[in-house]
Amino acid sequence: MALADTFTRPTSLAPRRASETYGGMPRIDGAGMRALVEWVDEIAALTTPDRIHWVDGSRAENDALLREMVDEGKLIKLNPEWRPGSYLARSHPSDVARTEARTFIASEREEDAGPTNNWAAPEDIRATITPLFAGSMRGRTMYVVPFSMGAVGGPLSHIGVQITDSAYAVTSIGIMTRVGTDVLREIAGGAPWVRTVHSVGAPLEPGQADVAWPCNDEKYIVHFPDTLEVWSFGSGYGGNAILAKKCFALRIASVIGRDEGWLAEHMLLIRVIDPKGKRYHVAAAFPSACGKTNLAMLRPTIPGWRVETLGDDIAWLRPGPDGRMWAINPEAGFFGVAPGTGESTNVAAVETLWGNTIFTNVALRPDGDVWWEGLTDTPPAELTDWEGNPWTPASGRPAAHPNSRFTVAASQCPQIAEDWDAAEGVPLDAILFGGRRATNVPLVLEATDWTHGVFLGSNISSERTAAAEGTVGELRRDPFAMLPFCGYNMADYFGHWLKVGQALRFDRAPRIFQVNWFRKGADGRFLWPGFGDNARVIDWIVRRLDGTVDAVPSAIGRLPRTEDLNLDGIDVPREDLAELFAIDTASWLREADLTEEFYRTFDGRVPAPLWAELAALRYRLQRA
Ligand code: GTP
Ligand code: SPV
Ligand code: MN
Repeated sequence: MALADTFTRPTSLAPRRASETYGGMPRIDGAGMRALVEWVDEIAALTTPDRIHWVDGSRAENDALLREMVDEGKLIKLNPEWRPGSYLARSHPSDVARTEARTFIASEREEDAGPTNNWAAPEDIRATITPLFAGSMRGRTMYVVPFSMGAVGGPLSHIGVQITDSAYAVTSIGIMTRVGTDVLREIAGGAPWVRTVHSVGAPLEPGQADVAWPCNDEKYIVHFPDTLEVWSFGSGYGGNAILAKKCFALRIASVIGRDEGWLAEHMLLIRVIDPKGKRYHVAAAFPSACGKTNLAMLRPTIPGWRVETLGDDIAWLRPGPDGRMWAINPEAGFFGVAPGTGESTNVAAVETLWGNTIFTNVALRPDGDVWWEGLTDTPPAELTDWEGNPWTPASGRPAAHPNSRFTVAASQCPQIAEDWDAAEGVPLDAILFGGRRATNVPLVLEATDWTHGVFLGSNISSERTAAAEGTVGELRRDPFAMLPFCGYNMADYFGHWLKVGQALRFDRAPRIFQVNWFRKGADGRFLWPGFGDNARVIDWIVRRLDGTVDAVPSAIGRLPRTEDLNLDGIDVPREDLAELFAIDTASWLREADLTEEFYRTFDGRVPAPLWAELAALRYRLQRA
């Protein structure tokens, strides 16, 4: 079936009313549905697409979209012998990552966005972007994509609709969320939904040929938290284009969570099963490209332990009536970093990618399969790099872009939990905070209580990665790994964490830990083997939860006794182990100064209990 058969082509170029002019619109009645159609009409009148396509999420529709993109040169079909149902997209070299400098929170009041966000007055930014969207879909199809984050109708779920002129975005959203007509039934029945509008900003004049990756030099990713809207212009890449992900499930959802008493977090979610079969649920917040997908798919190197994957990037956390913290992964797929994903590091991810995967900006092998740095130890002798140029190992540049990614259904992960999409979620036992720190931060430490844990989360800092524009390697503060994703004032968000903690029963609240897989020796090498061996840290954490192992108090938190870490079968030199847990008082006092400096940027909004934690930290350090 050709895509053209799935909707009615218009007779005129400028559609008047979506509801009148086009087929493909499901006949579902209800006040909510009428409001949706009105909105679609409004956006169509503004963006003047040639066609409107209501996405039903079916297999046939998806196949047709993929085939059309191959025909248009927007996707390369990979060799089905190696990678069935899989495609390679090459983005424009200027559109390869989230653009934080172009991302705005347009709350009514500037102080509600806070100093860590780019704020714009809603009327001002509307006045700026509306002319950009005017006619921006000319010559293109406008897709209407209803989606649910979390199981449709679930108690922790939320729904939205994305309008987009990118078929690549549609197929990606189809993998990353639950798309379909059942969402429209929820909307028709009056369920609240988030409005998201996306245009690559590349209208086509009649007869003008399209390019492989349409985008615009001018980019705007704008969130209106007060009206639950997202408007994204100019980019086709990742979180800039899959608006359900960072824009909705983190920035907008964090605001909904603030108002409703729950948390939208940049966290992976796993079930750890110990050798006795006891199950624990762990969520972990690490900044972008700092190991969430890897930990989410952990294959423990210690015998008897198992990890089941529940989510790899976003978790929604809500205190339950039982006083425990319940968590879901609102997504349905993985949009994971390709480089560094290989047989020796994340075999579960490699297995997940056996087929039905959209790769973006990885290298192409002569046999029609894909490759990226770290997939195998030895690179193939020749490749086509992510920009389409010939490449050999002597080329002296990476073949895949450092932020190249795969988009694949969660259900394909060989160790996905059977109940990963259960509507009610799982009860959390532990929360981990981490980052990429070459110095100072130990392999693992435990918070003394919830407030201390929130203090640790508020102080996460990490060396920059390629997941966003900026200088790779530079240290930046990334509280709760949410710096680019918190939709409101970060100091209020700290306060919200403290408040949510009070809704938990003190003996049932998840315990909080800080981890760092990335500490380096003076010679620049990682001190900890990482990856599957991170299970050894999880093992200690689980024994702390069970109360079967003691921890040693230190100025910065509770540390393991090194003899309590299970190091059977690996060779971590004694000096490295000491270095992994070394606390340098002078550097920690400097970190405390940086914390003070950071807290001061919030004009008195940082909650007093966190200031008290800082004072206590300094006191303990000075006494040490
Ligand atoms: P986003 O999708 O951007 O949010 O990233 P993520 O947090 O899911 O990061 P991911 O798991 O994809 O890891 C990114 C990079 O970190 C890859 O290059 C990995 O190889 C590397 N990495 C992950 N875990 C470890 C570890 O335990 N040790 C070391 N040294 N590197 C790791
Ligand atoms: C991240 O940068 O944290 C990602 C990729 O997970 S994106 O969806 O592009 O934000
Ligand atoms: Mn992420």
